[in-house]
Amino acid sequence: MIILHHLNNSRSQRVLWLLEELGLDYDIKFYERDAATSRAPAELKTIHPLGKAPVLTEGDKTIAETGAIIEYLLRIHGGGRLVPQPGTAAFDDYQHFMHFAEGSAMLPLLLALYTGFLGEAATPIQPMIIGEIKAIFDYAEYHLIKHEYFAGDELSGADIMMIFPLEAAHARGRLKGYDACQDYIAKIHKRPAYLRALVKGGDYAYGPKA
Ligand SMILES: N[C@@H](CCC(=O)N[C@@H](CS)C(=O)NCC(=O)O)C(=O)O
Repeated sequence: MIILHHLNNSRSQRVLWLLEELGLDYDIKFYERDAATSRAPAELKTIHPLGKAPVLTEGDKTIAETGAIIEYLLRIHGGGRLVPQPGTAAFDDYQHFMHFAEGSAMLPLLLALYTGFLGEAATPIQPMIIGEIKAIFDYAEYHLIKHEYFAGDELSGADIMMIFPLEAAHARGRLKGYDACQDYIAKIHKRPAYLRALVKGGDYAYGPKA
């Protein structure tokens, strides 16, 4: 049985979305962030030493890192769905955005979050972080003006990865003026599988507002 170890308001929401897109059977084990620190409970470290979400278990396999989980689910259970044909431009974009989401897009957002705890001490580094955030979403906007999805004209695993940095930026008001990014988020938020995942996962601060 597939078990998703799911932390509220976290990247594991996008794995739930994928599980729903694929129509797989799965269980959810819920974990709650600490109300004061927002950190995951220590219990998650008993599932995987990093103690982060998402983690997916199936039989004797334990997989951490969203990208690895998504690639695992598509490879083992996808039956060719949500992966463009290798050798196409869409496949190159698929691999690019699959890695870009965590490897590039999340970094300046996390820097903004962490340096936010420093107050004025962070002032000298803020312009650089803001510039990096702008570069990331200028790039996403440029892509989405020309393409329906991140890997060609159909939904793929790359979209499952990219929705989280977009949602996180949007929730903090960082997508003002990025119309293609906002339209893309609104389009994803209407997908039946996305909405089913929201019901399964419980409160999600970055989801569609009622
Ligand atoms: N690159 C990892 C990041 C995992 C990660 O940082 N998860 C966050 C939730 S969005 C987490 O578990 N935070 C709680 C904590 O670090 O205590 C992935 O994509 O899975």
